Amino acid sequence: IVAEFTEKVNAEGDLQALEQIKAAYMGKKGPLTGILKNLRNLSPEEKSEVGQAANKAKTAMQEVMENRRQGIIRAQIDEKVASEWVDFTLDEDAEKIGALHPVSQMQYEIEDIFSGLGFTVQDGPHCELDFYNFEALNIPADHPARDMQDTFYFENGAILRTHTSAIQARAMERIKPPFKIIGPGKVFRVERLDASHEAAFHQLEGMVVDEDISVANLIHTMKTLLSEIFQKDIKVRLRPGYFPFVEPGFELDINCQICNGKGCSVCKQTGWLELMPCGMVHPNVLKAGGIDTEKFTGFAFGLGLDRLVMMRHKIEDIRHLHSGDLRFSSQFK
Ligand code: FA5
Repeated sequence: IVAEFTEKVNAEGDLQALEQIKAAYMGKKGPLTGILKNLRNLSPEEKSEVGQAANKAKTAMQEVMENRRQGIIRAQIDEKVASEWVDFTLDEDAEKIGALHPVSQMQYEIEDIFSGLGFTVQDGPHCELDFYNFEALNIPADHPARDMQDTFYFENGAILRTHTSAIQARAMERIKPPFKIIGPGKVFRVERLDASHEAAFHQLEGMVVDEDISVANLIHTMKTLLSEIFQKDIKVRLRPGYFPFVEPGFELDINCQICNGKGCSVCKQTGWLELMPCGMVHPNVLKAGGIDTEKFTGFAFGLGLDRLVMMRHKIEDIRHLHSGDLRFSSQFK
């Protein structure tokens, strides 16, 4: 009985099945109990001999059983440890802790600056309707920006937004003036990629609508933002620029004092760096957003975040930013 029991027990790998074997051999109906029950029918000599043998067998079986049980439990623990093993002492892991991408760092920093100025942060979808990206922004049907060459179209006519100005178009439906908003996010364009052009990049839109808003407010806000970002007083200049959704529209340039005229090839030539298109919101845009143009005026701007990051860290090629190359991104912890 012991030999048979031992063989069965040792071949079993499951705790529950093990209990069943134990019950079959050592339980009330098992052969061992049968022998012990039968003792009273035997002669005194036989009783002693068989009794001793039966007890020895019982002890041996209990031992076999316990050993196997421990063996199975240990194997289960070993397996768990092997599959869920983590070495908390490994230094290398500490180095692999991630950090915010430099574009995210810049975005959150600017969000903080504007929050301090009373702006709220607005959002909108990447996959956008023609209406919010173009029509509500006074961009006519024949405008070149709508061209298949510049805009990613889905088969159903939806598009990937080409600028964060779509966020202001949506925001005007939700909130009523006076308001001060920013809208950061990813935008997409069919571009010929080069050192300063990506097909997916980041902008940060800003829009202020109130009574008596003028170009002076625009310039003051931009100067405040730039001196916060670069931590010094920055000279700016406005040149005329054309965007259908602003009138007048400007290109805001910053003085090359930020890179001492050395940081970029553009500065070497002109002493000014083109940074940010902006302007007074076109009345048609306000009207599309349901805003009373007799009472309210506004300004808006669209900041290219990736280019700003390039300027700050003197990065010569925009394609490094989203290359996913850890040798590059681990420099910005
Ligand atoms: C616009 O997208 C306008 N919506 C900005 C605007 C908003 C004007 C509100 C007036 C009022 P533009 O196409 O110039 O404008 O892009 C704005 C900024 O995005 C650029 O100055 C530049 O910094 C950045 N940018 C444009 N194209 C790319 C690109 N392919 N890769 C990286 N950055 C880009």
